[in-house]
Amino acid sequence: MSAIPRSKNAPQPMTGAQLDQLAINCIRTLSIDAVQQAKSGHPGTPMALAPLVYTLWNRVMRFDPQDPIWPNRDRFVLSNGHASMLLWSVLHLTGTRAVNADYERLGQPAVSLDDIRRFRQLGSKAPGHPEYRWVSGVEATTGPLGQGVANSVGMAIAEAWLASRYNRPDFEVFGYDVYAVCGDGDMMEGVSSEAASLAGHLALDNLCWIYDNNHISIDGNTHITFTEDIAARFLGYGWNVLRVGDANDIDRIESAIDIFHKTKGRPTFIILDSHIGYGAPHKHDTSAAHGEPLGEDEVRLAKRAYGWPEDAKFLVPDEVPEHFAAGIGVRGAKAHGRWNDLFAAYRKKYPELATEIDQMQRRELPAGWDRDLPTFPADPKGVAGREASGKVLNVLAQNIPWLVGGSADLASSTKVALKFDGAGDFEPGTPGGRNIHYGVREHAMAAATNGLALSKLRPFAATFFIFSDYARPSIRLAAMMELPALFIFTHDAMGDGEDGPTHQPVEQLASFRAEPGLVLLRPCDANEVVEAYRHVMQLRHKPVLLALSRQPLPTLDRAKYASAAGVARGAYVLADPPGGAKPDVILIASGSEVSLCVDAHEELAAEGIRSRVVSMPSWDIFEDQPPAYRDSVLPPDITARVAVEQASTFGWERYVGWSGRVIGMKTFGASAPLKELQRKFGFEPDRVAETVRELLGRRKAK
Ligand SMILES: Cc1ncc(C[n+]2csc(CCOP(=O)(O)OP(=O)(O)O)c2C)c(N)n1
Ligand SMILES: [Mg+2]
Repeated sequence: MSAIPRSKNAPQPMTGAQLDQLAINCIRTLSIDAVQQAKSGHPGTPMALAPLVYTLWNRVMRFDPQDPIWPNRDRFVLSNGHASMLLWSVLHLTGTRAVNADYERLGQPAVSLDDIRRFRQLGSKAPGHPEYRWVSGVEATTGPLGQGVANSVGMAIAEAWLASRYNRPDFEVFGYDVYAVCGDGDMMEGVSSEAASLAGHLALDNLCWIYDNNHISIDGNTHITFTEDIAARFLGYGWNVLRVGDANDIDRIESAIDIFHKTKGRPTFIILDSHIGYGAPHKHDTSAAHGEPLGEDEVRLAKRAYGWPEDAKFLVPDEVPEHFAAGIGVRGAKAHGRWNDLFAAYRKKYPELATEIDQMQRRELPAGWDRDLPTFPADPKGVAGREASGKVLNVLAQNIPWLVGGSADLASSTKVALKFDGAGDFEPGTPGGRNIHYGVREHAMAAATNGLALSKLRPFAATFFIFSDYARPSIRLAAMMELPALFIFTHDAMGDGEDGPTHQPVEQLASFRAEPGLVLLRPCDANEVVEAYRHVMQLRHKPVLLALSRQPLPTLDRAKYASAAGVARGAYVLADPPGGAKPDVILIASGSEVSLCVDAHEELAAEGIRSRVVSMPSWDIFEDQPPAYRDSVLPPDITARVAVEQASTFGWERYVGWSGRVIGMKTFGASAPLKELQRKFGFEPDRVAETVRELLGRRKAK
């Protein structure tokens, strides 16, 4: 394995094989040095997988380091994100350029050697785990094991969809592959099973996972935890399963990837046998190589084993970047150049399609994206939130061709099916379909949704609000990655009464409200649903959670009460006492509880109690408003306040204060018809009115 770095003036040029080895050892030693310097990190896996990453990047991938967001590039996802030094090394050695949040290409490197020297330090472009949007060239934020591979399924769906919609005879505008590297942890996490099952069903032959079969995780050898026949498992999913018995054999790795390229009709799973900590004599094949620095002595011994100067630190021999430039650099530039020519001709021939691709890349909406959005007439019987949502979504999807999505086997209940002519289903053989059937796989659905958004589609995903718990880790990552993904959750409270406490969300609203960057809206009637969509579709860098009712909600008379356009401010005054009189009390509610506050408001008015009703579909949007607006909705001097929400009371003190009242849930609910539940748990106008009287110390008028 030795390859001695050569100075520029040495007489003998290196052979190709020596250059390969030099580049591989450079990835290894950069990783080792960075972890040692940071006094934290994961050296062992980069030492083992350097040959794989080298092969993929320098021999296989169509990726242009000068433009890491070129739309037709191959995607590389490092699902075992703890091995981030692999990515930082290869981004540095390939000279990958930085891009900013507006998708402008910048001059500076995505990851400099100085960043690597400052691995895991504040501000470094070489953080602990891969972070999308922070470091150019990172395709997905990874770290929570299993997420990256599940994202890659969404990316593969996206590629198939893009190719189907945009490619034309002689114009293969989209035709890229998606590679995900993963380890034992990824394979043990349930989300990878859901995602692999889905990918096999969908026959995604543009998808290749490479599994680092090193038999080691943190607690030691995996014979204590993970002894299944993983090849049989993936064969069972319908994947093409290959094995490379030696992670150092780059020719075999390349041949396996070649087989992937030739395999049609199924994804490929490559089992790569490797040795964690390869080259470190005392740590090789042990969990000690996983997550701590090797130690100065072991670092020297490993470098000696690689034939590397033992005292050199962060050494990058000139030949290494040159070798990458001659490999991925030349191949990527050529592929990208050919694509640019192709796309210029495509733009002439298919200008509308080219414009769509441009807009999608910049996360813009097409002209007329909100035309024909419905307005719902006042109606005391009303419309269910999910019903209104389905109508709006079907209009939007006709206006925005790249709005795609689906549900976890609940399309008919969540009403997200796209039913217009030509919408179609995304299935093997019909990759242009707009409806994705995720099956009962909420976690993979959410992770794949992130993969679709990372591919610049505008995705939605739906299930019952209670099952958001099964999707939560991916929603959190959507927020972290600032992806405009739309999570549509119906049955947002006790509306499905008889299903009982297992199906009645309680703490979900409070917990998602606590998530930074996630925009949560719980609209109170059909027109608020319309306004919620109108607002959130314009957000380019934020995921959205819509909590929608199962049951019909009265459509408020907007001639009598304020316009639903107030949704865009998060909360607004819906009803006030007549004649501009100052309210005695403020009632605040979201979703299904708003109309019962309106009823209570009318009841109280008849008794001479002046109340204001504030519809508050979104805390986060409201809190982004200027203080003057917030004070106009919730005047600080009106301290008698009641909040009503069919959910945990947690957090409402911030709006009602300690002297206010919250009508909410303290238990998990119960199984009974909705009306009975509303009575039992106090979600009735009379109870709201009674609480107000108590608060104001008034007696009920006879
Ligand atoms: C969801 C999740 N659980 C736990 C962890 C903590 N963790 C990081 S790496 C790791 C061990 C993973 O083993 P493996 O994937 O085999 O990695 P290797 O040591 O072989 O690189 C664990 C438990 C995590 N990152 N994500
Ligand atoms: Mg392992």
